[in-house]
Formats: sequence, C-alpha cells, structure tokens
Amino acid sequence: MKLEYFFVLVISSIISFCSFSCEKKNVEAPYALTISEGFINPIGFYDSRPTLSWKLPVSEQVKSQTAYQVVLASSEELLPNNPDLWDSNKQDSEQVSFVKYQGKVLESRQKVYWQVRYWNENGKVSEWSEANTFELGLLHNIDWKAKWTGLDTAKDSIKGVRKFLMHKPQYLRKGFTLPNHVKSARLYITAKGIFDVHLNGKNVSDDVMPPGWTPYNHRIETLTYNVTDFLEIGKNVIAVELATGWHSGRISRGKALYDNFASPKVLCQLEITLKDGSKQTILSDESWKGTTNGPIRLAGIYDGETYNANFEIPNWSTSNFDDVSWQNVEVEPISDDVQLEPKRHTTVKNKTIIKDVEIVSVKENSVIFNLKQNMVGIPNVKVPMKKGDTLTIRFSEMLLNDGTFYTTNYRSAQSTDYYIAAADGIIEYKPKFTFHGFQFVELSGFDKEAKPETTWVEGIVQHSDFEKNGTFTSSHHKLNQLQSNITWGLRDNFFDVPTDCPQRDERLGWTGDAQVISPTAMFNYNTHAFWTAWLQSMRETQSEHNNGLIPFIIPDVLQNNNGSSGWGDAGVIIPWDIYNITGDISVLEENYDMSKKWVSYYQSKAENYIPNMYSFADWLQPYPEKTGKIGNRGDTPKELINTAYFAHSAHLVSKMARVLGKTEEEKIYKKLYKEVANAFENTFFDNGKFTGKKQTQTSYLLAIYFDLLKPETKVKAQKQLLEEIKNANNHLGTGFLGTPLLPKVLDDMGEIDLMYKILFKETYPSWFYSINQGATTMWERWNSFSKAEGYNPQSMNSLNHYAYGAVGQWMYERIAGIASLEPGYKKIRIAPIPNTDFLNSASASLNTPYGKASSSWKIENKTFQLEVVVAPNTSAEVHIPYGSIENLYVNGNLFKATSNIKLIHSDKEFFVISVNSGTYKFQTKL
Ligand code: RAM
Repeated sequence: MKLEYFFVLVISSIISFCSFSCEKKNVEAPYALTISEGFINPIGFYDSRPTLSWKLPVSEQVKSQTAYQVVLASSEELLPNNPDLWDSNKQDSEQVSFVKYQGKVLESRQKVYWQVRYWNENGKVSEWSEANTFELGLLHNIDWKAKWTGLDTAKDSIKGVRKFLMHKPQYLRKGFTLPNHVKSARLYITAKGIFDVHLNGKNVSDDVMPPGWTPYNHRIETLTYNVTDFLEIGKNVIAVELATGWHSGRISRGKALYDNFASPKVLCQLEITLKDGSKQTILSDESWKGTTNGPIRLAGIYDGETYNANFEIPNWSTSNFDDVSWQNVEVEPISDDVQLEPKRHTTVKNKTIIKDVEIVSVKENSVIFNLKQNMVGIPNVKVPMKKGDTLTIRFSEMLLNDGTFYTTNYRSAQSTDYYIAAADGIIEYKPKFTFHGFQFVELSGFDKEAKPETTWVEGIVQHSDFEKNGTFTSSHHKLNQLQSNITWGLRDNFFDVPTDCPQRDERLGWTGDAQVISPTAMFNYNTHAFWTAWLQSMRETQSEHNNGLIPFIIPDVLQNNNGSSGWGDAGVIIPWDIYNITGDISVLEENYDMSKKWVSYYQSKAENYIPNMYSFADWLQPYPEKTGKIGNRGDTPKELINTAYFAHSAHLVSKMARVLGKTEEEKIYKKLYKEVANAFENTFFDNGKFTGKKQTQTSYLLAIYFDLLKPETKVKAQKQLLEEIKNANNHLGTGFLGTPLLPKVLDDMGEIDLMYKILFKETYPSWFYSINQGATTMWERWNSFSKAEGYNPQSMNSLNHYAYGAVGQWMYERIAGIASLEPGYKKIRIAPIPNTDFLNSASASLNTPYGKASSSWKIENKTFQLEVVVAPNTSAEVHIPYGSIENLYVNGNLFKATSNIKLIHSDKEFFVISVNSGTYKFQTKL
C-alpha cells in the first residue's frame, strides 16, 4: 500500500470514527416526568386535560431547551412513533413544564403512556425519555353504579361533647367469589365520613382518614387503588371500617347543608378483569352486612378514639368469617348535585416516627412522656396492662411550670384516647379515626406493677403526603430553630386542608392564615396540588354566594355569611403566588373568576371605595389598646384594612388579566386599584402620616407594600414606619396581616440591618422570644406561653399556628438569597444580604420546576464565598454584596465575561452578574 494511500485511509477512518461516535453521543433524555401539579405515574387521576412537565438533565451538553415534542398513546408499543392520542410535533419553545395536553378526549379509567424529547441550544435532539403513564379515575357520577351504603347509626342518639350527635364506627363487609385468576383490579372508593378498607384481611392502603375534607355538599373526592394482588380465585371479601371524620363529626358543627350528623356511608366499586378477559364488578349496595359492635367504640376528630379490645372480631375482614348475625345495611343512591371526583391531591399519611422520648414524671398510675417536638398525628403505645383495665391517653402541647399536664387550650376538644384491655400483657395500640396536636403524652391505667419505660410511646407524625421542596440553614442556631419551627408548623397544619391549628376544637381551613403562609409553604414543601385542591373547595363555596363572598373558613362550617378583608383575599393572593412560584398558568385560569368575584364583594360593600364590612383586621397584634376579644383585632382600623385589601386584590386581578391576555380587564382593574388607592390615601393618610388615633406599624406596612400612596408621600410614610419601629425599641408590632409585610417593606427601603435586628430580637414580641420559651413550632400569639408565667390565659391560644412563619420567605429569599424573577423560577435572583453581626453563613436550596437551584454563602478570613447552582434552561442574576468586579474569582479564576457569564451592573453597594445554567463558585474580598 502506498504511504499516502495509507494516511488517507487512517485519516478518513479517524474522521468517520469521530463522526460516528459524535453522532452516537446523543443528548441525554429528559427525566422527572410529571402530570399536572407534580404527579408521578398516577392512577385514579382527576384531570382528563392534564398538563405535562419534565426536567432537562444537568449535563455539559445541555444549557437550555429550544424545542420539545411530547407523544401520548394508549399503549406503550405505539410510542414514540405511532402515538394515537396526541403528538405535539416539534414545538419551538423553552417550556418544560405545564404543557397542556391537546389530544383526543380521555375517558374514565383510561391509561395513557407518554414520552418526551427536546432539542438543546445547538439544535441537537435528545433521546426520548422513558415512557411514563397516568390512569384516570372515575371522572363522572355516571361512572358509579354503587350506592351509598352503611348502618343507621344516628338512631342510637349518642350525644357527645356539647350534645353533638355521635356515631358508632361501623364494620361493613361483603363476600364474593371469583371464578378465575385476576388479571387486574381497581377499587374506586369514598365515604361520607372516613374509612379504612381491607381486601381478604389485608389493608389496601396506608392512607390516613381518606377521602379527606371537601365541601361535601358540592363534591366528595374518590380514591383509586390498584388491588390486583389482593384478590384470588375463589372466595374473597371486601371489608370497610367507617367513622364520622369531618363529614358527620362535630367539627362540621351539624350544618344542615353538609348533611351532617347523617350516618356515615361508604361508596365503593371494585372493578375486576379476570385472566379470561371477563369482568366482574363488586358494588356497595344492599347486599352488604354491617355491625357497630367492633372494637372501635367511638371516634371523633376533636375528642379522640375509644378502643375496646374485648370487642375485637377475629377474622372479620377475611373470607373465613360468617356475618349471618350482622345487620343488613341501608343504602342511598348517589345524587347528581354532589360531584364525585378523583382526589386531586395526595392523602394524609404516616410520615415519620418520633422515638426519642423522655419520661418527665411518674405518679402513682400515671406517667408523662415528652416527645420533645410539638407534632401532629397519633401515638403508638406499647404498654403492659391488666385485663379489663382502661388505659387513658391524654395529650398536651406544653406543661405548666409545675410540671402539670395542661389541656385548657384544647378548649372543648377532649383529645383523649382510651384503650380497654382484653387480657393481661403488653398491648399495642394506635388510634385510627382521630388525630391530635401534642408534644406530651400522659398514660394512666397501665399495669401498676410495671415500671414506665421510654419505649411505651412513639409519635407517628401525620400530614398530607407531600415531599420536601426546599431547605434553609445558617450559622445561627436560633435562626435554624426558627426554620425548624416554621416547617414543623406547616406540616402539622397541612392535614388534607390547610388548618389554623391542629389541636383544639377548631382545626379549620382559615383563609387568612393560609394567605400569609402560602409562599413559605411552597418553598419548603411541594404543596402545589395541596393548594389547588383547596382552591377548588373555595370556588365551590363561593358559588353559594351571589355577591362573591369567600367565607373565613374553607370548607365553610360556620356559614355565617360574612367575609373578612385579609381572609377572603386568599382567593386572589394564593393563585397569584402559586403562579409566580410554579409558572403554572392554569391556576390563574381556574381562579380568575373567583378573584374577580371577591373584588366585586368589596365593591358591593363599598361607598366611595371604602368598604364597610367585617374584618379580623391585624389579628393578634401585640400590645393592643383594648383588652380581651376586641383586642384580638389589633389597633389598625378595619376600614383601613378593608380598603387596603380591596385595592390590593383589584391590583392583583389586573396583573392576572395581563398574564391571561385580557387587556381590557387589565385596564379596568388597574383603574379600580388606582381609584381605591386614592380613596385610601385621602381617607386614612395626611401627607404620609396615618391620621388614626393610634399609630400602628401595620397601617404603614399595608400602605407601602400595597403601593397605595403617591411617591412623595410614600417616602414620608416610610419615615413614619421607622419612627414606629424605633418607638417599639426595634420590636415588631404586627399581627397576622402586618407581619409578613414587614421584611418585604424594610427590604425595599434598604433597611436590611434593621430587619436583621428585629428578626434576631430575643425579647417579646419577636420570633426568638417563643424559641427562648422552648417553642418547637410557631405559636398563635407572640406570647402564647412563657417559662415564667406559663400559658397566656386567653382561651384562644394555640402553640401550633403557622401565620408568623411567613418570615420564612424572607429568610430564603434574602438571607440565603434565592428568589424567583420570572414565574416558576425561569429566571432566578441570587441576592443574599449577609449581616456579619449575626451570621457568617447561610444557604438555601430549592427544587424548582426546572431542577435544583441553590445559593450558599459564607464569610471566612475576610473573604466572601458564594456557591450557586442554576438549573438547566434557566438563568440567574447574581448580586454580589462585597468587593469589586476586579477582585472577583469565578470557579477559581479571575472573572472574565463569556457568553455564559456577564457583568450587568456595578455600583458602590454591590455588583450584579448574569449567568446561565451551571454551578458557580464566586469569591471576593470583604
Ligand atoms: C382564630 C384563629 C385563626 C384566625 C381566626 C380569625 O380562630 O386564630 O387562626 O384566622 O381566629
């Protein structure tokens, strides 16, 4: 072979090898596919027009997406090339989340397979993702053939606390025979009440108190379980335990509208496909049998559960049981007025177990345990007992100074469980149809001979089943304790609906509390679906009121036809927050009308733009002028608060209208906002000073944050606010409505150091005060409890209330530094503001719709270091608060602008760099 020929051969084979291997090195597939508000391969899914989301891999090859293609098919084999349901085709778009399904109409029970691929910034197409699925539940009432089934327990006329009717829990069962092996089976089930379902003796799920709480007169959520492996050829049985829960319990206060106090009923439809292809359906109907003579004698959310082991019914949930002596059930047809819809967020589950327990005191036959964390859920007790004895299990949030067990703040909630032993020996018990809010557990009635052990009690922590979404940590242990208190407070109060408190005779979906906490909640936990589900309940409730009223509480068990400013605004503020945090436009589409109607409620109450209506006002402001119940409303006049929120909600509606492309309405609501703001300033302010008798921080905070003043008077109002804070010796003076605004307003004013001082205050009223008194959750009042004086004597006094945790947003957005600049964190602002008097490091990380983002800074040896992660397909503005661009190191090298990283602003205070996705380490000298 000639030499030159040899070279040509070698070179051409190198070229062809390279081009072959470069071809081969495909762009990595997208991952983390989800449906609508973050569901992963769901079954029993609620939405036949879902949205589709995915994430791009963290890879050198991928900075961003320039186009995508999604394909959906009725079987996996058809993917990706023959999608029979929808092919989006190549769409030139950066969108990776909440892409609307636009294919064929999907039906109840339908299973859909889908895949996605994208094109990167160089126009290279990725591999297809793995196929994911979703399967729809029963979407329409017409899909249900079953009947509401149960025993008439109302006729027992058992009266409980405050003479409310109670119902004995029911044990219901139905045996059936299958002629063949099972290919697949789905159990569709719900209850008017709460249930636990078993098939052939096995628990079908670990859901806690399903179906959860909706306005039952409008909608009851249904669950779907894959029960293929629970069934067998031959004899089978379905068995249901049923209790009152929210539906028929005193928590719903017997409102006629809710059909309350009617006996609980179950609705279930077990759909089975056998191996031979034939189908069988088992329905709840008149053929079922039931008894109330089982071990759970009584159960209620507020009052606890009574379990008598002498009434256990061996094997009742298996097919080896004869129910001939059980009663016949009563049935009721489903009604067209109440929609049966698949549950649109996750159920409550047992999430963690607290085992690190201490014994506080032992007296005669009673012992107090400290779980060292105020928690929500149930105890698991393992205790030696004597036959026939009753174990009494009581709960408390804090002990009094003298170590006494304290339950006064539970008010009428008995919150006590009882266990009656059937034999001598160690019993193990956890209640099923109640939950408690507690840190301390008292047991009495155990075997007197036994010496109490710490292993007798564990705490099973329960909350809606969402995952952690963000983290925050710093170099200051009290700030970290505050973060812990905030996040415990959130989990503890997200029990199917967002509640004000989890322990006393309330536990209701208070809208004002929810309104102030939603951004902090969404940062820390993946609560997107949790909120949108509750917003549906809110819309349904508002529809009962033709003047647009949104009640204080959702579901509305008070039904007092009143709306409060700052509370009903949850229907505007929460959708707007969710949109900004997730980028999901459907939350605006779904709730825009509700928001407009709430604004029209203000209009119906207003004269010359000043609404005259009910308000809880700046709830629980410290040091109110008036004492007692009136004092709870603080000193900022309700008329001012009504007008401020009227303007703010109108303003947010105009912003929503802009996003939704409703230009005319954007103008109308913007004009309304301006007019109300004008009236606000003219009525309540004079030259930047609040004209009321008593100056309050909140009057200024609302005026400034909601942008209700002219620019020149706003500056004066800012000065007044500083004056007020100075008068309070740098303490906050705000209640539920003012507190979340304080950090934002001071931040906008550049008063960062002052905000740090307020946040790190140790004395009342302050965030650290409760920590100094031993708080492990957020409290309802700034002074709910003190070591010196014990409980605040006012009856409304919970130690687990999340509203004041709203400062969490400032902690992660400004102390650590991650905030969203474009909906869904498409663009992030990394702008930490260190204050070395208090901290030398802080960091936060967040699972954004695009992937992980994080910001972590520390100051060491006069050097400021900032580590940043920017998710693929996003960009960030990084604000560096120290040094100058000349001494900035990026990933170890002196800063040099590239296409990925540019200087966009620089002044004496700080400089700003824009970066594309990636990981960066910045370093400057102080
Ligand atoms: C109480 C609770 C709740 C609050 C209402 C106004 O019941 O403190 O958090 O929103 O009052």
